Amino acid sequence: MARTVFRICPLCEATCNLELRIEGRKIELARGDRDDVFSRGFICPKGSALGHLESDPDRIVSPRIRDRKTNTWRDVDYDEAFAYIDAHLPPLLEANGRDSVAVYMGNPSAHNIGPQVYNKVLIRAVKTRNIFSASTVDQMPRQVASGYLFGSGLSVPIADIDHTDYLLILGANPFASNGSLMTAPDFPGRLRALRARGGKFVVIDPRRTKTAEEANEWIPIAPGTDALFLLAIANVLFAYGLADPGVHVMGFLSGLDEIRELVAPFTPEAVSGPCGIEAEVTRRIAQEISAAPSAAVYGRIGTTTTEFGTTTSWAVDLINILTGNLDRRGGAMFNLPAVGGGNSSGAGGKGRGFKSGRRTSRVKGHKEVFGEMPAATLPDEIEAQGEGQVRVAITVSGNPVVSNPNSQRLDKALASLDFMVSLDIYCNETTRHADVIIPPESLLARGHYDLALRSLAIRNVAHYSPPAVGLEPNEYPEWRSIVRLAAIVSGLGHSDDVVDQLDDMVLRDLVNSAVGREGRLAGRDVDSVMAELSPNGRRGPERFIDLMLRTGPYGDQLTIDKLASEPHGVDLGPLEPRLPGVLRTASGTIELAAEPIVADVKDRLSKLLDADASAATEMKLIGRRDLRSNNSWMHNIRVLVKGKPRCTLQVNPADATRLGLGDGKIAKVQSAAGSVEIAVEITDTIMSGVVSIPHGWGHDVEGTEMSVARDFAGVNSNILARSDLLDPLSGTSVLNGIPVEVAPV
Ligand SMILES: Nc1nc2c(c(=O)[nH]1)N[C@H]1C(S)=C(S)[C@@H](COP(=O)(O)OP(=O)(O)OC[C@H]3O[C@@H](n4cnc5c(=O)[nH]c(N)nc54)[C@H](O)[C@@H]3O)O[C@H]1N2
Ligand SMILES: Nc1nc2c(c(=O)[nH]1)N[C@H]1C(S)=C(S)[C@@H](COP(=O)(O)OP(=O)(O)OC[C@H]3O[C@@H](n4cnc5c(=O)[nH]c(N)nc54)[C@H](O)[C@@H]3O)O[C@H]1N2
Ligand code: SF4
Ligand SMILES: [Mo]
Repeated sequence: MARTVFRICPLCEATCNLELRIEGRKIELARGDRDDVFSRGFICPKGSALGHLESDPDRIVSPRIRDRKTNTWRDVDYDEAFAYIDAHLPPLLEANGRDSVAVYMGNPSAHNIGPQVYNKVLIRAVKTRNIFSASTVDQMPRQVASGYLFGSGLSVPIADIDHTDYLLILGANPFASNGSLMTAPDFPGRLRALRARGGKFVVIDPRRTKTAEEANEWIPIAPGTDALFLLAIANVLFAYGLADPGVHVMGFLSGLDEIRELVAPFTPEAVSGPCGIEAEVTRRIAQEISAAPSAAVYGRIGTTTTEFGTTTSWAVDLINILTGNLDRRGGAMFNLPAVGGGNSSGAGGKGRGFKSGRRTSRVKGHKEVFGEMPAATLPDEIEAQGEGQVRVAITVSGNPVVSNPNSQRLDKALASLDFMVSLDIYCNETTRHADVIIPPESLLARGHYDLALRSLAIRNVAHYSPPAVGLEPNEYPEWRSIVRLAAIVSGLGHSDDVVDQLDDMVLRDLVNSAVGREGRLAGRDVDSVMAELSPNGRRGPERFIDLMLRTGPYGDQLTIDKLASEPHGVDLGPLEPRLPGVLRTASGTIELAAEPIVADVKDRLSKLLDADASAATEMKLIGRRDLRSNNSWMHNIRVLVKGKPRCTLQVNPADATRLGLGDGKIAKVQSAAGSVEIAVEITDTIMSGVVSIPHGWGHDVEGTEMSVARDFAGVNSNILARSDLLDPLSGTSVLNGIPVEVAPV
């Protein structure tokens, strides 16, 4: 019998609630839940295609082991898969040491409940310094900037889009991406509502995107120069006496005078050449932000994955602060998530602050940030021989061969490993190198809670979707697989029973510390709290989330059971001012002039001032996203990939003429890392001097099992990205603004 169930879409950061019509395990229909407190019925084509993803015949549903001699796979059950891992992995660990194992966690790790809760457990168990994730090809700069400014990596000021009068968007295209580091279901509708109420939004982007077309104004910018533009705005604010953080911030701000001096050379005239933006335009934008009753600046992937990712993210907040818009309605505000977090626990107002580099990478000496090494240096660690050389990889929902820079090199490096385990749903460009692939349970059979994304949302909302169906016989929850791997690398063996023991142990540790500190569980008996968290033998991620909710800022009334009975979510209200309690810096202030940032501006950024974008001879390569695609892994769904080719090289008409490129004809794009051949799309939506290829494609390699994706292969843009070009403060790869040469084939 068909039933209706509601669940949060796990595909992107918008967290839309879906109304699914299911017959057994088949999703017959997916539409937006009109009663959802947050997404109010919004859905995009990917959410609608969730049923196709679930029923994709290429999707892996059974664990499989690869015979290295014949390079063939055989399906096994979970017990055999873990026994195989236990037979091979611990001896290698024993022989080569803990650092010989690399763990790479991909983007869906942030969307699925198992990895969200248990990746930490795995990392702690492996005890390797070689921890990598998609964060260093994505948002790490934003977290590092928040670390320096506010003392915590998840203290990201969120543009209060529903109340603001003015939004300046840099390097984001929410009409395609539906937003990131800013959870806002129906971002497009919210932008339209902003204009409808008389507000204004302006887009800074080398491309005239759909978002730019809907904006009041589009300002093209040379890739990688946003920090200059923002510092010029700061310069104008100081010069015109408009810099006024407001009394609500001034008491908790340090470094303002230093910044005034720091930005002095960055006049609108000085940045005009490198940014390609007229000085009057910069001046006018500075005045507009300053004059708006409320305003917010928002920067995303086009600002973070550049040479100055961290400094640009910092400069975004600098403008929010200087215009008095930090921590006030309609400005840039801090979320207060129901599950609590680093900036809502303890006394508040002060903390240990942020430091990077407790460890450095073996080969290149890169500093660790938030416990991670730059993803770009993984090939170095695999290739370079010596003590600590990586010989084993564990990937959890990641496809670094497509998503990380210098793909071809990483591809070869992974092929050279002694052993590899991948938790994934496809045999793709990365996982084909694995010895064992472990698939998760069906989406319908797992619970869903967005731990990270809720703390980046434009409203405080709590939302839990319970599993809609039970487990089938050869189906195994992803969280158990992660804990089972943790048990194996800890030398505890591979039996399924150990999972329960380890799970209890980790939870008990947390309960122990919760009863021992101030808060709702203070002084409680550990066993009785454990019992409360485990009704009817409950275990797994839900217990942890329950504990976090109970100890979180909204009190005891929010439990996992309570949320399970609210299929449309619980609205906890708009963002409210959180200063100074949100701060965790050592000084108890917003540290505007953190030394590494100041040094970056002086030593590196200032060198750009002499550049002239219009004089550059080489082209700059940037990426882009398409509404119907999702990073590297939704291209096996025919309803999404059919239609006009999406993986093209966008070129401005003037450049096409100059370079002799024809629309639809093949061009060769060459960078210092490699070259690709790709069909040209001539379009005036991209500024001259810049070309764009979307990432996530290139599905025609040997050994994958994605039949539809193979037919719509496209090219892998990360063949062109260099693994030695990083934002040094965050270890994040430069994926936008890559120098390339383009020629007809
Ligand atoms: N050039 C360029 N490169 C980029 C970017 C760019 O803008 N330009 N963007 C970067 C960004 S922002 C990101 S986040 C990264 C993404 O980088 P990755 O996270 O490395 O890559 P994804 O393509 O998201 O791959 C997700 C993997 O998870 C698997 N998967 C999906 N669902 C599940 C599940 O439920 N369980 C398990 N175990 N596996 C699952 C998929 O099959 C796929 O293999 O790419 C980055 N790379
Ligand atoms: N449909 C779809 N949605 C997605 C994803 C997807 O792959 N497909 N991926 C998800 C993920 S993992 C993430 S992180 C988010 C990303 O979310 P967004 O950041 O909104 O992603 P994009 O659409 O790539 O927008 C980045 C924009 O930056 C511009 N840009 C490039 N270089 C520069 C520059 O130097 N300066 C400026 N100012 N702009 C520049 C590009 O032209 C592009 O329009 O999207 C998420 N949502
Ligand atoms: S916008 Fe994102 S969360 Fe919403 S339906 Fe589409 S993919 Fe899912
Ligand atoms: Mo991302």
